[in-house]
This record gives sequence, C-alpha cells and structure tokens, in this order.
Amino acid sequence: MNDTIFALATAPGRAAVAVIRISGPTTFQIVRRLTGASPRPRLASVRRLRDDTGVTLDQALTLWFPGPASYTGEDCAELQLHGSTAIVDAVTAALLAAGARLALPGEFTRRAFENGKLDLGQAEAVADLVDAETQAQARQALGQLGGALGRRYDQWRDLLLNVLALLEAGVDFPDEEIPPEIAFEARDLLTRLIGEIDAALDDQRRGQRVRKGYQIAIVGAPNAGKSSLLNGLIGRSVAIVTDTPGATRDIIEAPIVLAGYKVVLADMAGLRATEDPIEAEGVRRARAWAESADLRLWVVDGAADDGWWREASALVGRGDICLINKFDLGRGADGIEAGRFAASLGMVVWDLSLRADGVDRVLERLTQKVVSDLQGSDFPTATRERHAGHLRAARDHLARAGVMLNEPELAAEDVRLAVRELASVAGMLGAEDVLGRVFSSFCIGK
Ligand SMILES: Nc1nc2c(ncn2[C@@H]2O[C@H](COP(=O)(O)OP(=O)(O)OP(=O)(O)O)[C@@H](O)[C@H]2O)c(=O)[nH]1
Ligand SMILES: [Mg+2]
Repeated sequence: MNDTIFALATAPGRAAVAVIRISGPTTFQIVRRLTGASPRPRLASVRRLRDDTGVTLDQALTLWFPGPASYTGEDCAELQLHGSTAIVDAVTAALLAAGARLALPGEFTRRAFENGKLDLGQAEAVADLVDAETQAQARQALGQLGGALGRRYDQWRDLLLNVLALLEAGVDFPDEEIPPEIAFEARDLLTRLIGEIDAALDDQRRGQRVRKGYQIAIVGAPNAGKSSLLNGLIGRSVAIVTDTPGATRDIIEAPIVLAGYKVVLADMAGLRATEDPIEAEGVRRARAWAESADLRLWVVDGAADDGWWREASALVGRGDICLINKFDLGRGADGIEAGRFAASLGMVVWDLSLRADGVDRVLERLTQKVVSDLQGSDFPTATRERHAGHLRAARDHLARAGVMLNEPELAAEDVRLAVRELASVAGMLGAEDVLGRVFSSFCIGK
C-alpha cells in the first residue's frame, strides 16, 4: 500500500493563503491528530491546528475528501493555512512528526493515474495546464485533460480489434488461403487506419508547437536588419543594432504572444564565411537553430549589391518568408536577385523598410501566419514527441500486417503490437521508466 504524502500545493513564499495537500491511507488520522476533531467529508471547517505539545500552529480551513472520490483516488485532505513561511514550516514539521512524508514531483497525479482517475495523456495535460503561459496552451491542455487525445486513440484501438477479429476468423481456415472477402475487409480497414495515422503524424508538429511555442529564426547575411527586426517586434532594444556587420554573435531568444499563441523569436549571427573564431561559432549556432525552427524569417539587405544574400539561401525553402529590407534606400542587385530566388522557391516575399512602417506590417502578417499554422479544427493527435513515437511504431506494424494478410497469424501479431503502441499513449501499458520520465517533470504538490 502507498504511504501518506503531503506537499505545499501553492507557490512558496509570502501569500494570503498557502494550501497543503495530503494523500494516503493515514490522512484521516493525521488530520484528526492536528485538529483534534474528526473531519467531515467534503465540508469546509475552520480548525485550530496544534502540534503534539498542544502549541497552536495556525487556524486553518480544512477539507477532507475520502477516497475514491478524490483527486488521487485515495483519502485526501487540504489545509488552507495563512500563507507565511513560518506557518508552512511549522505545519510541515507537524505532518512529518505525524508520519507523513514530503511528496515527490507529480506524485499526486501519479497516484491519480495509478488509481485510474486519469490516463497518461490526461496526466500530461495536468502538467501542461500548470505550465501554460498562453491561452492557446491552456486550451490545448484542457482539451487533452477532457480526454480529447484518449478518445482518438480509443477509436483506433476499436478499429484494430475489428481487424484482429477478422484475422482470427482467417486463422480458423488453417489449410486454406484466408477467404478473399475477409482479406479485403481487413486490408480496407488497415489502409484507412494507416491513412488516419499518417494525417495525424503530419499534424503532430501543430500540437507540439502550441505546447512549446512556435520557433521563428531570424536569419540572413550580416547587416541586413535582423536585430532591428527583433527589437521592433518585441518593442524593446535587447539586441545591439549597428552598421558594423557581424554585430550579433550569440542567439538572442525572445518570447512573444501573437493572437494567444506563444512564439519564440531568435535573432542570431549574420551568415557569412569568416576568419574570426567567435563569429564562426555564432554562424554555426545560427545555422543549427534555424534548421530546427518552425519558420525562418529571411532578412535581406535589399539596397546592397555585395551578393551576401546568397549565404542564407540554402537554409530557406517553401513555407519560409523572405523579407527584403531597407526599401527606403532603394533597391540594389541583392534585393532584386534575392526576391527572384525566393519567389522561385515558392516563398512569400515582403518588400519593406524596417526604418519606416515595416515592423507593424511584419507583426500583422506574422500573426496571420502563426494563426493559420497553429489553428486546427481537430484536436491535435500528438502534443509530445512521446505520442508521435508510438504513432510511428503503430503505423509500421500496420503496414507490415497489410502485406502479410496471407499469413493471418503473423499479420495478427503485428496488429496486436500496433494496439499495444496505441495503448501506450494512454499509459495502459505503462513501462516504469516512461512513467518516471513523465511525472518527474511536474512540480511538487501536483
Ligand atoms: N536605411 C535603413 N537602414 C536600416 C533598416 N533596417 C535596419 N537598418 C540599419 O542597418 C544596420 C544593420 O542593422 P542590424 O539590425 O544591426 O543588422 P543585423 O542583421 O542584426 O546585423 P548583424 O548582427 O551584423 O548580422 C543598422 O545600422 C540599422 O539601423 C531600414 O529599413 N532602412
Ligand atoms: Mg544583429
């Protein structure tokens, strides 16, 4: 059986109220020992808390939730204390003396998961909800907490169980080929499922982008106006702007919120071949960041004709944005050639001047771009790489099953493995190390 755990559920430090949560088999005795009275289920009562020597520790609002109708499914209690460090410390000492121990990060939610109160996707959603900084992140986490993720996987599992039933019928004809109508129906279901999983995998970055923030790399040659753009977009001068090329070396990341979505902008070193080892390291880091970003904003000095625009041309592609800057200085060969090159790749090209009204125009169009990339009518099927990994593995098993329908026993084995992969997303086959990894990222008290 589990022991009894407790933790401060509110942020540490001075506050009006501090909430300590307790969960486990001896919760009732512990609350009675501290308050001198038996708690009543789901009823708030103001009680004087005392330690074993009878010294009053605080006057607190106490709540008692007998299991299984509680967050963890175990007996739980909440002590709403006056929010001073002194009181929290004194009550902590009294709880330790009463035999409870401090909870590990995520341990309450882990117990809820183990008692069947939540599936693993919902438990992850609890952590995401606590971490949410934008409304879009909170909305996504709430959808996942409401079971939106789990329902998709349940539907797929049901379909696969139908396929298994078909294949098992095929196994009953040991000496013959699997009857063609059964093979046909099984293949049909498998193809449909593989198509749906492929679509979900295509879509999987959307869920992760909302959760982690949409990463935009501001790339380009030195002196193009990258740092000017970053400063303009965030409305503060965090990056140094000078007319000396090669000013920026480190990656400067700045979070902003566009239409409720978290976006991370990164300004970086201008790309060029250089002898300076510090600048060269900056260029190497810039390339790496830009390659893994969700979008590259390619800034070109449109008035130049030194050909430096070519330095970034291998990094960008369709879906990225080419921003030809310094319109106020007129157009040099670079602006014209880079614009043609970008258009030939199917990139969007914005011709503007950051000195004039360019920043506002970028902000407006960038917001549209982020909304159209992140908004979806469906709940995303994968909000973490863990989900996508199981989806890819399930898809591989189904593809193998599809070409082995003539050997229904082997095909059925692959379908069973695919079912396992899908079930793992909800944590139904939770391997200990996976659970450990998921719950250790929580804060204590959740
Ligand atoms: N005339 C004009 N100058 C601009 C415009 N945008 C930026 N500049 C100037 O161009 C110079 C370089 O700007 P930065 O923002 O530092 O360029 P960068 O791309 O960050 O340069 P590195 O950090 O060296 O790679 C500065 O002197 C800016 O004031 C513009 O629209 N018009
Ligand atoms: Mg710069």
